[in-house]
Formats: sequence, C-alpha cells, structure tokens
Amino acid sequence: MQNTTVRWDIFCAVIDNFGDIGICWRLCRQLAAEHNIAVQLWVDDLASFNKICPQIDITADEQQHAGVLIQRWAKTTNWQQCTVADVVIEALACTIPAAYQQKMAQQPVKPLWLNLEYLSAEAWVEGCHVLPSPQPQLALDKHFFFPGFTAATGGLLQERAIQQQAALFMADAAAQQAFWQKLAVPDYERYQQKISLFAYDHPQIESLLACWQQGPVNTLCLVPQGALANQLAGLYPQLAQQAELTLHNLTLKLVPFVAQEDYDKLLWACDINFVRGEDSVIRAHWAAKPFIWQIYRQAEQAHLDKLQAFMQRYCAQMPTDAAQALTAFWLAWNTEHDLADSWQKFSAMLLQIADYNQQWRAELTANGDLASNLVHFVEKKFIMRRNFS
Ligand code: TRH
Repeated sequence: MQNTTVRWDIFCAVIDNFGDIGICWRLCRQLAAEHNIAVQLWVDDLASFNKICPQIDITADEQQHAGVLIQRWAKTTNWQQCTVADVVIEALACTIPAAYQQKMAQQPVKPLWLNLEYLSAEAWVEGCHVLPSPQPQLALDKHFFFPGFTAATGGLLQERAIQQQAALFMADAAAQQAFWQKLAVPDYERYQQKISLFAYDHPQIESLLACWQQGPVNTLCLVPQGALANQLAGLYPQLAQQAELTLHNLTLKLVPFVAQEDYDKLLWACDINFVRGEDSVIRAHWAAKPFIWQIYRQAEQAHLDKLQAFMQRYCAQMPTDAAQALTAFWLAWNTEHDLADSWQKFSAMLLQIADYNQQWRAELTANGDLASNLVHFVEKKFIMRRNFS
C-alpha cells in the first residue's frame, strides 16, 4: 500500500552522462519500493533515462514505472497546473523552476525542501549535512542533505536486499551463465580474470592494455558503450568492426549499455571493476570486488582533492602495503601517468583488497542507507512541525 499521506517530488536535470539520472532513479525506486512513498520524478532528459532503464518511453510526457510517476520536465511545462508535493528534492545542484518555487511559497503548509548534494568524502560535509539554507525571498527553508561515508552524513544509496542478491548471484552458476549468454560471452569460463572497464577516455589506456596483453593470466576486459569504448574503437579498427579483439592474453569486448540491474550483475560477475562518476563507484562498493575509481573531472583539478579525501577514508584500516599500491594506481589512473608499474603493484594486492572490501562494506552499511536516512529526516521534521504549530 502506498503512503499517500505525503507525496515527494524529485527534480533531476541531466548535466551530462548518466550519474544524475542514475542516482535519482535509484532513489525514487527505493522510496517507492521500500518506503511505500508516492514519488514523482521530474526529469529533463528521457533519452538518457532510457539508456539505464529501457522501459522508459522517451515520447511520453507522463508515465508510471516501478511504482514511480515520471514526468517530463520541459521548457514548456505548465507549472501553474501542477500540485506541489509535501517533500521536494532538488537533486545534484539542479534548480527547481521559479514558478514551482513560487507555488511552494504560496502553500498554507509549506513543503519540506531538500537539496540533495553531490557525494564527497571531505571532512567539511559532516558540518554541512542537514543545515538549513534560508531562502528569504520566498520565506521558505531549504535543507542540505549530503550523501557520505560516515554516520554524520546521509549515507549512501543501497537497496535493502542488494548484498543478499549479490551473494545469491555469485553462488548461482546457472544465473551467471544466463548473464554471460545475454552479454554474448558464451566462453566466459575460459578467462582466468574478468575486468569491467567503465571509464572516461584515458590518455594512458594503451599502457594498461599492454600489461594485460603480456600478463600471466587470460583476461577478458568488457568495455561498456561510451567515451572509452569510442577511444578504443579509434585505436583498434578491428574492435570497431567486430566489437571484440584478442591481443595475446587479453580479449577486449565492447558491450552495450545495459539496464541498471544488469550493470550490478556485471560488477558481481567480474573480478575487478573500473568505475567512474558517483553512482557506479557506490555499486562497486556493494559488489565488494577490487575496484578502481575514475572520479568525474572538475575544473582546476578540484576532483583530485575529493579523490584524496575518499582514498584516505577508504584506506584508513587497509593493510599498509595494499593501501600504498591502491593509492598509487588510483592516482595514476586519475592523472596522466604511465600505468604499467603501478598496475603490477596493485594487481599483486588483489586478494588483500577483496578481503578488506568486505569489512569496508560492512562499515558503510552500518551508517544506514541514504533513502532511509532521508525518510527519517523528513519524519523528524514533520513531527517537529506538528509539535510547534
Ligand atoms: O555516467 P557518469 O560519468 O555520471 C557522472 C557522475 O555522476 C558525475 O559525478 C556527475 O557530475 C556527472 O555524471 C554529471 O557515472 P556514474 O555516476 O557512475 O553513472 C553511471 C550510471 O549508469 C550508473 O547509474 C550506472 C549506470 N549504468 C547502467 O545502467 N548500465 C551500464 O551498462 C553502465 C555502464 C552504467
């Protein structure tokens, strides 16, 4: 049964890539499925949405899927005709349309307005999480809500059953076989190492591929459609034509973008996962295989501070030799350094890192998941309002 006493509106503007819609869609689905909340998602780019959720009809102005009402957020949307929700979330620094803001301010009972921020492991986040951000021109309060890696933040998006689903999949040979068939990799068992490589383009990619070609194990590297796949197709015409290429001990395979649920399976089915942006890196945490994060690049190298902050938290309890190898390879992967030497050292530590990832995942899970933490915050605010009105 849906919790129809309150309605949540979530606004998502797609800046580029898939992180904005990936995060918003995951959050909406979880609010509907696990908290019975009536959720409406306003999104300005249905074509990007369709890539991570193929059931989305890119021509529809309004549609329902997975218990969520999805609305096209267009320049022509008539905000005067919309009813304002009880909880309004502007996700990842998007700005809610001015007309909708005006309507929020006109409500006899003002909606709770939250700014769901970008993910960062930096220390300042704890001090800003849930702080009010007064909007005097509208006589409305907005609150910051920060995802994060500690109990003093909003936590991370994690579905209630995801770890159980991952464990079941990894113990189910038939499910894995079905998955590899779907990806057109029937001979998956002949590879001793499977790597998913979801990344932006990379100036040193050939130095890493050379390590895998000359490496001691038979490696399958799966590259989802996108910037890096385009770069590789440019480097290797045969890969562009046949979507697959074997170079000594390395088989490179371009794979289509799959639905979000299947992307999780890819992370579970591979031994090492290269991830990027904000959402896939968190999915790699739940898969708990060794992973390498290519952080979204920002102007003036601001992303490198965020990367350092994350590595410090992640590696704090990791055995020193593994932490040093990981830090060196991650830094090389996020800058323009040659990758060969740091890869050799990193790959020697894979078992220790995989082991440690179980502990790190348990620590993060103990902070509570982002959707539940949001729901608790909203409930607390509503109770306070009732008590003081
Ligand atoms: O696509 P991204 O680079 O998104 C980025 C970041 O979020 C960045 O912080 C943000 O500022 C920028 O977008 C605008 O990487 P990210 O965050 O990992 O999002 C990818 C989404 O795509 C994620 O939800 C997983 C999903 N995905 C699939 O559903 N199928 C696939 O086959 C693949 C490879 C990914």
